[in-house]
Amino acid sequence: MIRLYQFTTSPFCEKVRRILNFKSIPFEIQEVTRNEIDQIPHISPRGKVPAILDGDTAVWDSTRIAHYLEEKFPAPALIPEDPKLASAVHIFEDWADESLFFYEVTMRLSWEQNVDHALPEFLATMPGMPTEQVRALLLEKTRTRTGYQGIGRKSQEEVVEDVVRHLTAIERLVHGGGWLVGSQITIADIAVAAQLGALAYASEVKALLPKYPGVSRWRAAVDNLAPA
Ligand SMILES: N[C@@H](CCC(=O)N[C@@H](CS)C(=O)NCC(=O)O)C(=O)O
Repeated sequence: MIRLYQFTTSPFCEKVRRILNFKSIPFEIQEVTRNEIDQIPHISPRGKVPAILDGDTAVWDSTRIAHYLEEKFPAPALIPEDPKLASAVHIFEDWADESLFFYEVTMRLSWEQNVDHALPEFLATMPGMPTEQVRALLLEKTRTRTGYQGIGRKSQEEVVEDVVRHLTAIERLVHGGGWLVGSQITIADIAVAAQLGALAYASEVKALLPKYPGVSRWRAAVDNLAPA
């Protein structure tokens, strides 16, 4: 059986769980702590989760895992056969993983008013560390990280403006009951929904979501076919 090495808090791990569930692939979860992640180099050579172990085959990185699973379990498909649609899916997945992710890290973990909401789940990944220390570590590390990346240098107002643009774009794309790309659910929907789930921890995003009924309907449809 496939074993998924994960942090519950990670949207990339959520993305992989959703793919496995959509394809009805049996799997077991191995929750790892932040300390343990460096002790599994044979499974996660870059010290990141998600990683999977399928028999003797280890695969890390959610996109690499998605492609591995698509090849091994092609039905039901999550990558369209049509090359143009497959390209659009690829670009959405990369946007979710490499752009939306940094919005969720910035808003959920580096803003004082939101970090406490996410804290209990993070405490579980750093057993034995006092709450205040985990809180301070999250704020400090994520501020440094998102500062280098760039989103962390924006004011909170500027970040919220960006998120409004992102939500508006998704709303327009899924308007009328559709998916992000083509006429079927794809990895694009799963990758974007996983990052939005983490973004929704932020009070500012929670307050915005009711203004986007198409996004809510689409998220429920993703949850229904590909539960987390
Ligand atoms: N591109 C990777 C990103 C994975 C990633 O950044 N995982 C984070 C958790 S959200 C992690 O393992 N962090 C531990 C670390 O960087 O030490 C993917 O898609 O799987």
